[in-house]
Amino acid sequence: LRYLTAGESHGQALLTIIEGMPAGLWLTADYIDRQLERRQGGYGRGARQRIERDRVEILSGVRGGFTLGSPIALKIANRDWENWREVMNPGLEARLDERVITRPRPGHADLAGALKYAFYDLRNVLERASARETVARVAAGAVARRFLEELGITLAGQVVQIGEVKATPAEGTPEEIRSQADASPVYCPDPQASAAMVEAIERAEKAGDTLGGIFEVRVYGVPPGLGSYVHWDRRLDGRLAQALMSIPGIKGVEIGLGFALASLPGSRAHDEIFYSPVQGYYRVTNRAGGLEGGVTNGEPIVVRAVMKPIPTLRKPLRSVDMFTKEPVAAAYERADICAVPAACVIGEAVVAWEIAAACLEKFGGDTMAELKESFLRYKTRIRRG
Ligand code: EPS
Repeated sequence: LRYLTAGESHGQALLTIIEGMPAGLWLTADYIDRQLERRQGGYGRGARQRIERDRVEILSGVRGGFTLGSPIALKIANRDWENWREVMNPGLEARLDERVITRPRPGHADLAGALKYAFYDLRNVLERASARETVARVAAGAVARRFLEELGITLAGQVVQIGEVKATPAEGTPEEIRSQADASPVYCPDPQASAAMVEAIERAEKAGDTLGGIFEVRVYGVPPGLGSYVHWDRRLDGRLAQALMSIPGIKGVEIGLGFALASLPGSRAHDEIFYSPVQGYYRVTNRAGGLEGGVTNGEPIVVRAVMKPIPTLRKPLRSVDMFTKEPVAAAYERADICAVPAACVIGEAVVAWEIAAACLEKFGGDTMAELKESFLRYKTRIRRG
């Protein structure tokens, strides 16, 4: 299972091509749109989200609501393209002398990207480095999520920190966590923390500043045995970390107790093993976050990621003009104040993708029916021990 994305932030559209999805998966544009809508939400977003209304167009790979096994091509148009046609035009008529940016923002890809690709206009970097690209990833993740639902595997994401406001993570079923998170303007199920997060974002906005935070994604119903310890690049924890780390702005990832494990003795850091004929093997704690040796152990997967504050600041940091080499204030264009809620939705998407890919590796099949059969056979064997 693999996917590619293409598209610039103010270009015509974002594109996703998915290859390797079995035939016979029920998939509609509405289902993908629901995730695209969630990604656009969250208190603290900027004016761009008032322009866009992300909707997917399924161009190929699906017929009459079912996947065909052929590559699935998805397109999400940028409404803002209307305002950027002349500047972003792929043809010779592009107005390359307009909206040129030469003052790199500290923390953005601007400077490193311009040096790497020998660009004098930072727009050439930021158009692709922009988190707008995550629209295409959320679309891919929605397909993976639909696939996982067929196996009874569900996801729930929640924001657990924005700035200095920390929430108590919600426990309970994935449906409960999801509905509580979706009821909060910052996707945080803890009502007090949610209100304090909104206030913190308002304060940051007034101060011309931005805020980062932490989100958590849990995956329920995962069978033991996804991923493998036999080779470094088959370890599922490593793949999840790569997927999460590749979301723009993410600076740290942890699994289970993560960094807190540094201060715990071994006697309180692991999950003791029990067995019952009904449940099979089980644990009463989940400090490992569902992964041991790079392999799922049957407990829910729990991952967290930290997002740095948005680097585009109304009160800009010091920088250097790449044309004059003079000290200047970094460039400012409209931007988000806080995108942690959106990042949470993107986190769910990339985690769903990795779990779906691991399921396909283990259970295979050209059709959903084949895959489910092999999945159920495996689950029966696992239960017997
Ligand atoms: C982004 C800058 C802003 C954000 C954008 C990410 O875009 P614009 O410059 O058009 O206002 O809104 O995120 C999105 C467009 C999105 O849909 O998430 C950046 O520089 O990364």
